[in-house]
Amino acid sequence: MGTPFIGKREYFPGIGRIPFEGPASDNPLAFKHYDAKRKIGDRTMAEHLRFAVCYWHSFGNAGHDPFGPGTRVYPWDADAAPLVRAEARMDAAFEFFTKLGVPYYCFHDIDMAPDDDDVGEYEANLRHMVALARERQQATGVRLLWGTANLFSHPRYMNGAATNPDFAVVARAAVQVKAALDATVELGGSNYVFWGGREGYASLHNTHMKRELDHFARFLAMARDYGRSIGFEGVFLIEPKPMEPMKHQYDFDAATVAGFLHRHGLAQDFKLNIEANHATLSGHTFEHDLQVASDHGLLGSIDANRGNAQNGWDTDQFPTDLYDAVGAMLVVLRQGGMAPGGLNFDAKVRRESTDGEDLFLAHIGGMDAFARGLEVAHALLTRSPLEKWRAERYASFDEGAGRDFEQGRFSLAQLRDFAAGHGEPAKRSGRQECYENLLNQYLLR
Ligand code: XUL
Ligand code: CO
Repeated sequence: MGTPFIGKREYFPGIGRIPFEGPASDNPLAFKHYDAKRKIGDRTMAEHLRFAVCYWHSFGNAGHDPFGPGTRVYPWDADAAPLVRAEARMDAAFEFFTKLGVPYYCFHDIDMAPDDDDVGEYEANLRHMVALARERQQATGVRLLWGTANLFSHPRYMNGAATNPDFAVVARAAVQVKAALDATVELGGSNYVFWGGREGYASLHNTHMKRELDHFARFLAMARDYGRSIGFEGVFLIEPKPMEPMKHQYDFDAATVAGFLHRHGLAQDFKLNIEANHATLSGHTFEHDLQVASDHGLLGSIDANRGNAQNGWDTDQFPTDLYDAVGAMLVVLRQGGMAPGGLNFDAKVRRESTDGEDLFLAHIGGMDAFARGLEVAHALLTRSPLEKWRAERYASFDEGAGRDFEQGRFSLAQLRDFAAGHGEPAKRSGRQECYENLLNQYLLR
């Protein structure tokens, strides 16, 4: 207890700053593994993990689903006036960030400020809330991991935003992206995200896909140029997702977006924000899409959550799966970290979880899972035989003919001659089970 709240009232009474109590603790409101200042290798856990809380699921989503309204009553949503509600929501948000002890947060323009069809009103609302957010950031030390514009909720975007077949809608999307970029720069954001929720199609019969994708690339280049012109030095991030809400979304997965960025000359400024549940929705594992992004030099940031193994939906559950966390942190550590990106909990508590405390418990679980994932991945990479085993598997390319092949000194005919002179290759086991056992061994230590 005893953490001062910075707003007009306290929204999470009875909950103080979440302490680290270690693995032996049974206190639900304490970290068991996340010890922000503890060093893992050359960095602290906080520096490795760069946790962020998302504004939308945590303070906006009251639990509604397609079959019913929200189940939670938020005290910050009580006032009739939208701007007063937005201010109260911001107080609740910064109280939560501070009590949880996360260094970052993320927001969409219209989860922070009231939307308005009138361009001037919309911009004024956002400017008002950004000024308040700036004060709150200064008072608490909490920083902005990324900002973004919601180009998918308003009905005007039903056929897409930057890829809309109507130029008037494409231009209207620019209003929000410009304002959200202004806000991100004003708040010192490290990254700016594009998730193309409606950038896709429902039917190819009425869709000129190539034209829409060319428009998308042009729009992104304009956003990049504007961002750079107002002093944004951070990373632009595209967040892949294959579907939901559209039948088919253009930013399908990491491989698709990497190809798109290279084809349109955007790979210098744009990287990827990989979301676990989006990767599984596209038929991959979380680890797969992280690895693909990383291999392209494009892994910029992570939206941490998890789907549901039975139905495959985008359920946005909090990430508690330790295998996922270890797998993700192996990719992150192997590429030397993800700064200026971070690990944003794009996750929501279940509709049946109706207490303010549930929001803390959910984040504590996610943070502990990734802290443990970090510890185990670091141990696997530095103390276990994992890297040696992997290297040995490819040793035939480290010298002699294999190295010549890698360096491009073989033609196909010469490869044939090599094979003809060396007989049937010996069988070499992939030893998958041995690797799986090693992972469990380190996870249980
Ligand atoms: C939707 C999603 C978004 C983005 C930001 O599935 O993940 O919340 O992270 O627009
Ligand atoms: Co996301």
